[in-house]
Amino acid sequence: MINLFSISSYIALLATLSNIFSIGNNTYSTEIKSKSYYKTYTEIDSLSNYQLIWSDEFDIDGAPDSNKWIYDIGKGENGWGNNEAQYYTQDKKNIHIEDGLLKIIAIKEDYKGGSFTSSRIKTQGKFDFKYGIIEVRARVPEGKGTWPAAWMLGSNITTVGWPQCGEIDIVEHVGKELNTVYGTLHYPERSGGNADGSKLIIKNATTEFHIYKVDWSESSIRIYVDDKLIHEMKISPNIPFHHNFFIILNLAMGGNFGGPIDENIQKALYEVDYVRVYQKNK
Ligand SMILES: [Ca+2]
Repeated sequence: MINLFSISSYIALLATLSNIFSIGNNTYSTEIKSKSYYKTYTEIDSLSNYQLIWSDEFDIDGAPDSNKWIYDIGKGENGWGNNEAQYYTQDKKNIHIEDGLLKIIAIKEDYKGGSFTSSRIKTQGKFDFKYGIIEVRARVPEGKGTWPAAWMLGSNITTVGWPQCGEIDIVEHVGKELNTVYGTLHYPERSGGNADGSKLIIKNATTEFHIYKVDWSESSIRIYVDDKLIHEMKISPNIPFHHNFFIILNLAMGGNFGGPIDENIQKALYEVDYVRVYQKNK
């Protein structure tokens, strides 16, 4: 016969030892340094309950689809606010689709105040959504100073500004921490060094493709790497994740997070296989 008292005592003991805790009906076990949550995507929801509402498979060679993406061009005020080193262009040498992949290429060259050129595209004004699952299959570049990302901003950034609009970082990788991938949420009071997120060390972020995923509902945001949950946040009504967000893909160099750039880097290649957005069947 199961002794409930013993089980709860055992769980309390385990919680002390390995930081197991519960959110709702789900029990999470975290390794304190990496904050990895050992819970798989399949335990939560099946994609069979969802339908694909938007995607880019990057399967037509050439420039990104202008029906889906626009460019951020330039150096950005103060390097997009992060002291970044690159100047973003829409040149083919910095961004194009080839072999079914979006390729964003940072190139070391002095150009209009930048010490690299690179590229940044976004769906702002073309596509945004509220709640759903977004998957990005990508391979990040290696090299100290590289800072690729797949992320989202609240479409109301044009009226309320940042961080009031909210920011969901699906994946970020900085070359100075090889194979450490970050999933992060930014919002008022959690916008800078105290952002709300987790990181996971994986074996081969720079040599293999991985699926970086966010499962965003009216009650929570969960960030996954290859179906492993790495971060979860309950989103109360007063946290700004209850409006439409648009998608951004970019490769930055240096900056506050990217750090010093290895002077031997001449080029860095960030590849994205697809971006897919699903919403629950109504
Ligand atoms: Ca593809």
